[in-house]
Amino acid sequence: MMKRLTVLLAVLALVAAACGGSSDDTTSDTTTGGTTPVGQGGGTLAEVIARGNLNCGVSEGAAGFTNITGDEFSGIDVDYCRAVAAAVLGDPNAVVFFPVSSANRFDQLKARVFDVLFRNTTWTASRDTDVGMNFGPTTFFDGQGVMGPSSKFSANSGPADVDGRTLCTSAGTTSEKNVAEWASLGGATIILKTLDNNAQVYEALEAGVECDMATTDASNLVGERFERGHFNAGQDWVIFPPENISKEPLGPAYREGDDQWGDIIDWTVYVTFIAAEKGITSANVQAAVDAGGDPELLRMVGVENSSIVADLGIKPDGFLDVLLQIGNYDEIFARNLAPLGIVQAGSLNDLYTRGGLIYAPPFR
Ligand SMILES: N[C@@H](CCC(=O)N[C@@H](CS)C(=O)NCC(=O)O)C(=O)O
Repeated sequence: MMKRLTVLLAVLALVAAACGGSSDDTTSDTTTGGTTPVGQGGGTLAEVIARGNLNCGVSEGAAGFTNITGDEFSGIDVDYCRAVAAAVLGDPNAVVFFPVSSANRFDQLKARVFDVLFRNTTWTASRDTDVGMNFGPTTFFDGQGVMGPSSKFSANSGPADVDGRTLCTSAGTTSEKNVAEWASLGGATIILKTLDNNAQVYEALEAGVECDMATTDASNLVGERFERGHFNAGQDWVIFPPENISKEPLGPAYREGDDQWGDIIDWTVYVTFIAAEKGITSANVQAAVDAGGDPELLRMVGVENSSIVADLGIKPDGFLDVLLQIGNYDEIFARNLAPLGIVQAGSLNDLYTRGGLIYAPPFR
């Protein structure tokens, strides 16, 4: 007979104190001490232009998405922050990054601490509704995985092998919420421990005392396993099959009630997809524009039907700056994710023209 599922919550008191709660679907506006301005959204473009820089919410550290070394930021999420700054201000460096925890990200966005959130954030129904976010195009189709050391698990481990084990993840994530459904498949009793951030989770997994396993977006498991040397170093961390136990479409979130700003975020992302479809890169875009052959490219860079770009409210050549300075989706993927062993070809993150899900509406 199936054993009844028990998931024990061992949420550290410290986490609750530091994060103001561990739920990702809180509707509270007061975590950061302020209240949400009336109407929430509205006027973000004008604020960014007047300020002269974009304030962008990012992770406190997620391999390949937000890497932070001293004052240097890189990663796919960081590149998309820079792309928005290039589109609006013509300068990909006109960004102030705001690293934010999983638990605080939506409250801080609503409190206008930053203008947009690019933080390995999953688009879900409750975040779209009660939490008051709007979501832009998915920039990485992910799924949740579970990983543990090969000293305790095998590459075939699954829910049936985790009885009595401690599983760690970050507070305020979809990862935390999906776990119970996964464990129930094997009727296992697991102890779920939520920590403040990624670094704490993986350090605890390395120490092997507090955490037997870690769970979160598979891209993060793969990236951190690579960066921490647990892949090729003979002390492997294994990701259990099936590698994806949930759908985690990751992309930008922005405040409800500011359609103009939402359009700018969406079309900045789409322009990087369309350029990839056309093989237009940072290296060849200027020549392609000068050659004048591709009408859709000429519309994107404001040379033809310039009212489209003007109606968005960005600089006429804003998207040319995006492509010159940041590049297309394939370039962004190759720069940030491929070095960690995250494969684009044949995955959901390939262009639709190559069998994946990366697809943009036409620019006309
Ligand atoms: N995509 C999931 C998970 C996002 C998430 O916050 N993941 C953790 C990994 S355990 C993370 O990136 N933490 C980064 C940090 O510590 O700043 C969500 O939106 O809830």
